[in-house]
Amino acid sequence: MSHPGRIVAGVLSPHPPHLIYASNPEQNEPRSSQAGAWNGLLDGYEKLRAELASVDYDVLIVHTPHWKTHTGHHFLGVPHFEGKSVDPVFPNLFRYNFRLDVDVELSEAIHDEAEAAGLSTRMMRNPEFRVDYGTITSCHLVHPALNKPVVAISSARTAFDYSNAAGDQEMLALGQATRRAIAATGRRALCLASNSLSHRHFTEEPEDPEDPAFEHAYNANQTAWDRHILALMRAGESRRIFDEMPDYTEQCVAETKDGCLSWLLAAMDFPTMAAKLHGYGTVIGTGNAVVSWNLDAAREEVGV
Ligand code: 2X7
Ligand code: FE2
Repeated sequence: MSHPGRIVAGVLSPHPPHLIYASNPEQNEPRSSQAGAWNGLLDGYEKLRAELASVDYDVLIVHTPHWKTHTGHHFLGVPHFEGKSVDPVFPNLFRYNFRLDVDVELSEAIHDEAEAAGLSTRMMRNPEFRVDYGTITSCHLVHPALNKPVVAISSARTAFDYSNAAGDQEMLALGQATRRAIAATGRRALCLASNSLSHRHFTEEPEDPEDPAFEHAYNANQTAWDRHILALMRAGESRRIFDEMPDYTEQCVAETKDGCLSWLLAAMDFPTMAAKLHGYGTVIGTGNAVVSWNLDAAREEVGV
């Protein structure tokens, strides 16, 4: 392979903590009934993991909506974190004992590239930092062994303070900086955009949160927009997704506002290959899709 430092694959890997809860891993304290409300998404993650079994990578880089930083883009900067991560909205579902290694050299390289591009940035050096549930959930569902280092990038507030378009322009610069840092450090990186798609959600839970009779999309507008974005992904139209992102975010109340998907598309340099949809499903009314762009497989196909 003639591309030593590269993104081997990009993944849209949503993080509803419900999916961890439903899997009953030993790290998570609450136990689920496994009544099956989210099986479509859990199957989607299983298919994704089967695909990634033949992809070699050194590091997972995740952009997460639930590490919210008011000034600029922050990067984990301590080699090892451990502790308990609790979802503030769903503490009944997610109280997860985590241990995470960080690729600090790569994290610093992305930070430096982003700073050189004029973005406001900061390394997070607090060893007691409680890693957010977006990072943990996406990494766990993509790679349950969690035995590879991670780089986590926070969600800055530009889209919230200014406009969706301004937020996406920053994610374009951050994605390009990420791409340059990966090439310069020679890493084979798996990049994860941790966001859900449509994000209107119910504000009450049934007695069993996993009751399939309760789970459905919040409304048809949400689903229609999600379908449109997924069709563009499968058609290889990632540049058009980026162009439509401000409207999608606004009209679909999408979690893309936090920038993860825009960052991923920019980091991958707007691939024209067809993305693979592994699964789509709702969680407490929100739309969630597990999608991969297997860039290494596409390179193999054209022999580069
Ligand atoms: O953070 C989330 C989410 N994005 C979607 C659904 C449910 C809970 O948490
Ligand atoms: Fe979320």
